[in-house]
Amino acid sequence: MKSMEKSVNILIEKAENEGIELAWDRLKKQEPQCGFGLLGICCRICNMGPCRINPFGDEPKKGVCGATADVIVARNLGRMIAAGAAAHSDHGRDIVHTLLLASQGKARGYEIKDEAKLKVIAAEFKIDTNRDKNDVAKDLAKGVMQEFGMEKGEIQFIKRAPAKRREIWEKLGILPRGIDREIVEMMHRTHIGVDNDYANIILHGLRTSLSDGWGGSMVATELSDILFGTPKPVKSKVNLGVLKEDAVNIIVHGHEPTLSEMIVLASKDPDLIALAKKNGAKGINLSGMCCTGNEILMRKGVPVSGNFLNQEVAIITGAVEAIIVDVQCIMPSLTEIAKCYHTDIISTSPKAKFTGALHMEFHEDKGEDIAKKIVKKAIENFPKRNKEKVLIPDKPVEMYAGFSVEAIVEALGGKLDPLIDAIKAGKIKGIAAVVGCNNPKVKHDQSHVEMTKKLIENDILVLETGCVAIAAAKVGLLVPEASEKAGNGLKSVCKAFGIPPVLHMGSCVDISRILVAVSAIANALGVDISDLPVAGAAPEWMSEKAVSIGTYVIASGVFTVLGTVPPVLGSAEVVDLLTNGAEGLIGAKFAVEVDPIKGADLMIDHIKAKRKGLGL
Ligand code: BF8
Repeated sequence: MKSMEKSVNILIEKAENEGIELAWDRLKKQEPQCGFGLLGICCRICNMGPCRINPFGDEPKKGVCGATADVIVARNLGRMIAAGAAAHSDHGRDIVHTLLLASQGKARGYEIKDEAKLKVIAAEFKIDTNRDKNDVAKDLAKGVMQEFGMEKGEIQFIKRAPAKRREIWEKLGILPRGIDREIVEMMHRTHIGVDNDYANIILHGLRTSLSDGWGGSMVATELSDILFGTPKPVKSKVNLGVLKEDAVNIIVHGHEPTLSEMIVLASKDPDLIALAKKNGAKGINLSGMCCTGNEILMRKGVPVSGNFLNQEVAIITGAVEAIIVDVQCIMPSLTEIAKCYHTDIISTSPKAKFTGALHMEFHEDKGEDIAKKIVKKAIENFPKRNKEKVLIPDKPVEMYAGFSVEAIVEALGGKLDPLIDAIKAGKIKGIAAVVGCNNPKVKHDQSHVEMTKKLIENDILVLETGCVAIAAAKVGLLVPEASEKAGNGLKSVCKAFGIPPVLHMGSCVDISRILVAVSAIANALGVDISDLPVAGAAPEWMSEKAVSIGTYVIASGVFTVLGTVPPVLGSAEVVDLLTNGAEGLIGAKFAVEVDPIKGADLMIDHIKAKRKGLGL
């Protein structure tokens, strides 16, 4: 079985019968995958190459320029971090741009939904908040925009980290100066003949990733909350069973809430609902996929049809009129698969076009109108659906999401103290942040689910984002009743506050919420983040964004387990630095463990050791 989800396996079989190729088939065709690539020792950085290093110690031991395996591995990793940080941060930039347009009245449909949060963030930026909210928002947007190209000083949100953490960063010279600056500098350093010291490249990798976690991602989260509202606990449904046989099924897939929020509005438009009925459907049924799905789930309770490996099989249901996409994690294969059905793949971003897709470009200044046109297009597709090809082999599962830091504090009665007290008393042994993607190298969702279950059984509160949170939701772990599966201590806390043992904190940029939460706990205890009984994991990661995330999580002092092997094994030095030496530098390190139960054990042992360190 390729997936933990029964319906996915059924749809994989349907695809096979229809001669449609999916990610699992393409992975098979790639096998055996390139050994040099897997080890990170092929270099395509200049045209003297491509070069590769013999991993067995024989010749060639160096690239044409003289780069060793250490330099090549570090450069490749550095570029992965830069690409991941760029993706998150460019998403953040788009949100800032939308906030600016909204504050100027140039983006109909968008408005400031959380004025209280606007004031809190504006005050951090030393902006006078005793003014009209749009004036405050305008100054905030302009101030935050400067963070991207800033050349001097340090990014604003980094000041939220505990003092001890900032001292470490300062001592190592890795305080991020500007969001774009660190990314550009990484591209410069990894050009042929610039930074030729593997450790120096990795150090800048830490800095680049920090400009993502405490910069671009945090900007995306905080400003999205201002624009669209700070999430509160919300009930919803998940899995491909959220698709309806008798409705126009529209899936929004990608990452940015700017588009998906407008599609949510358009899907509720009475004229469009009437049009759907005129076309023979009972209504419009919107669901989300991947992180844009998480964005509208968190704030609007829109059902989630799936995570990364659900995207292709969603088309195989034959019941999807349109998949509307913006940026990131959208497989280029979708347009090819869609040809076998009536499904339209509608691309919307000038940054992300797909051969074979229908391109309906989205611009915030006309967001509402464009969203309506897109939804109308999907509706007009409904009569083309071939009912004989429809198969929705599942019933949706109930879930709760919406656990922003603010919502967690509220659920705990207005302060973090009950959580801290529960940790001190040992009812909750610690906190685990389990995040990241799907990867067809791993049985779909299995590592996420097994690791999460093992952690909660051991009284560890699990915070999740991205595709992991969707995986946990599908097996019913995101409801308060799931506390029955937790250890007695965690169960008692969940019952007292009516929360699930696994909290959905949002999309991948919302891992910044986890940084805020652990900083608040560290500050309350007067310690560094690295002193806390906290661990991270990315059990099925695959994207460059995940590489940036893992790096800023360890740079922030959190031990992190990777469940798929990063392409670094070609350099013993780099491996040693990441899995050993980093501890002495930043108080945290990576571990690689493909078995999710053993990975959870590593996290549990780490949490126990940290509790001991705190005298708990
Ligand atoms: O940003 S977890 S597969 S959807 S990269 Fe992509 Fe990975 Fe999913 Fe969201 Ni994150």
